[in-house]
Amino acid sequence: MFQRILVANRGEIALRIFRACRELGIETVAIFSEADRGAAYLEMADEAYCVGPPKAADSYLKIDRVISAAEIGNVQAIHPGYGFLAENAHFAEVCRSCNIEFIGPTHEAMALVGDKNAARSLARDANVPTVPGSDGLVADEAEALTIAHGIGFPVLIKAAAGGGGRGMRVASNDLALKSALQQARAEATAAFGNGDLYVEKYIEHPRHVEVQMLADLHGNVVHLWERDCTMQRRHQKLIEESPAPQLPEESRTAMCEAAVRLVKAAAYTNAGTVEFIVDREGKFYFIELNARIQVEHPVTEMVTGIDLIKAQIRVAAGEPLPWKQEDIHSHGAALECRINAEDTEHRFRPSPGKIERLIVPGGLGVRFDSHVHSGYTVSPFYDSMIGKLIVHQPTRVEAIDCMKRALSELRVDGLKTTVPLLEEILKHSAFSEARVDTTFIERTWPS
Ligand code: MV4
Repeated sequence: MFQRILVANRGEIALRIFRACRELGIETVAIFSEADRGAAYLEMADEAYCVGPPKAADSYLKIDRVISAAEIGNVQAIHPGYGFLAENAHFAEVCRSCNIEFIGPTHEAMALVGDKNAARSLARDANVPTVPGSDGLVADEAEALTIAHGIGFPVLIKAAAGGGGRGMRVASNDLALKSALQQARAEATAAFGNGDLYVEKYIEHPRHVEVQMLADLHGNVVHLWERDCTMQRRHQKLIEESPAPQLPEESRTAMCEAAVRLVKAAAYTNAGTVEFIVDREGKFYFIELNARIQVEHPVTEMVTGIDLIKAQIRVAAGEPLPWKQEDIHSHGAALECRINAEDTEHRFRPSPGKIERLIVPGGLGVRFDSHVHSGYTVSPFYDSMIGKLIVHQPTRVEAIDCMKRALSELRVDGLKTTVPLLEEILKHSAFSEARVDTTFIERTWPS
């Protein structure tokens, strides 16, 4: 096992990883930017090094500085958390070449699944349902039109180098397809330096369900059931839950088994998430494989009782997974609400500033994963998430009631947060009845 790990991240996920390491008896090295200097969560690490000025591009994203901190800190491994360098295959490769274990998949597997078109082909070959569409990249307008006429409009043009909703364009007729193709190509080239595109049938009003995976270095792969992340706005998730409500049991088992086939086919290791969209009939289609621990991982931890961060570290150290698939059970219902410092009444504009007073909820089945405290100043330089409120109860109805109670106890004075909107969603009948799709927020609160 590792004696010392560097955490190449900040905020709540850095603290989450320090906590796991402390329990495993592993020392931790933190990195921080000038904006995070002096933050209390850094005291939970054994050592901390400054890696640059506030802008992420000059600090948390600077590979040479992160590696320097790892060398000076004398660590055996780096945990990337989510965001920043977590899905950067080049960074994973640099770690390996410096003899530092990257706590995540190999750089080869990461590059493979980072190519969304390659991942789609892999899924097809592994008999994992994909959305009808192009058989690989589309070369030109003529080919895209032929495919669209075959599958029918509307179609969705996606960038091979995209993901997470970046670089997508819907088209509903021939004329729109032509301009969407040009725009998507230009956008993808500018954003990713790669203009490769593929085409899928546009599935309207989908639900978003993803399967948590763990794979060790000895060929063992397990799933940890699913999370429903349908409650989102512009690809920013607001509430996640497990199990997925309204998902037929046959769909659930078939989806989880398909996810295992895909992870095996990709020779993917460590923690990962297989993302699907689900239509109204419960038919599911593979979308992408996310090569990182995700923000919403606690939902899965609550229902399975498995610490995913500890599992990631143990797998990276070469330990075999201690469970067979039949040992992994889902108990009760878990919900997570993302607490963001945002003004939801003004287009979710970030609301940084000083937290004048923080009161954290508690009680049976209530978990608050956060690095903030009374007197903490939320920086404008990073993501606006300041914490995650997670509840676990025997049933979904009880989980919703518990979350309402916990949110009512939570006080974050001094800045605007997503709490009032979360409370609105929780009391909405469409949410309690699970009659929502990924467009719910924008349809229900258009402003
Ligand atoms: C889709 C889709 C409909 N049809 N693909 C958006 C994020 C990226 N991971 C894939 N996404 C979608 N792909 C087809 N063929 C709708 C979405 C989508 C979505 C997916 C999951 C969660 C939220 C979403 C919000 C808007 C669109």
